[in-house]
Amino acid sequence: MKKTVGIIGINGMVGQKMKAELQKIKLPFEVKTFGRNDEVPALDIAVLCTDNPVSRKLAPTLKDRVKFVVDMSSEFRMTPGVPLVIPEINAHAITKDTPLIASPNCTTTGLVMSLAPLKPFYRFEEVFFCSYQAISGGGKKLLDDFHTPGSYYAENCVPLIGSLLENGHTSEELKGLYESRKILEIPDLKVYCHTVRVGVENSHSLGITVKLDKPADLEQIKRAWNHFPHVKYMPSVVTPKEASGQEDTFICRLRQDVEDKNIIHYFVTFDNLLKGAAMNGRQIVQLLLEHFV
Ligand code: 2RA
Repeated sequence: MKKTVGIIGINGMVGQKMKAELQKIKLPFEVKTFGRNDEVPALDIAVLCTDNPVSRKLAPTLKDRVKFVVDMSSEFRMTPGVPLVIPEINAHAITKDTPLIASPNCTTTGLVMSLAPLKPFYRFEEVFFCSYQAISGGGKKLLDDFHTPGSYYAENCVPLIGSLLENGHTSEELKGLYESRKILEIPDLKVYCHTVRVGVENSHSLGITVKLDKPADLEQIKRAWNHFPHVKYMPSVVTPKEASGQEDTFICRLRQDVEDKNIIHYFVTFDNLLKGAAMNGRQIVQLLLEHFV
């Protein structure tokens, strides 16, 4: 019998992108699509392209008739026992006993795609980043607002993404900290950040500073990035314009700190709707189809 993959939440931006992404998988399986309120039949894999409240309600109800649920929301990312997966980094976290798998936050994805290739060579003492996050990350409503003349977001930077918490951080900033620790399997990783929405339609960027445990070897770092799947070090400047529609996480402007040889600075840009969302989901589905269903 043909394997079945269902997309739940087909009407949202991630649902639509997911449909296009799943068509890239060259394996025999059938894609079925559902609105967020539709009855879901038995499936091999369900991909929840839904917001947190819908994922929270839906995921437990699918247990009896769906072998694996891939959740694109942030609802289960920090739940113990639920792997938070970027296949290039921690595919090993998926087993036959992990029926629920979470796909990470887009900004976190850009950060850890740049850190993971360096992990075999260095210990990270401290990581600082400032994000320049595209409008498309805020969903269709924000994108429509952005396209309306006089939008607050046009030619602007808004240092508030997600919800503002009592401690003064935003939910987006804490995702950068806690999700990075889980994906990289470094429970005490120190990540300090600001997350900022900028008037750019698509592709998130990050300015990153990392303090390593020893002097940086810039050539070794560039080689490590270029050997890692879907990471590319660019000798010239690369911007969100060039990253849009691409699968790679692009890195440029690597340099050593002028005073501390253990510190590096660099810039990252990547398509937040692809590697930051639908492409990562598609890679998880492909892994499940190849090895587990
Ligand atoms: C944003 N990281 O860019 C979020 C998307 N979920 O708003």
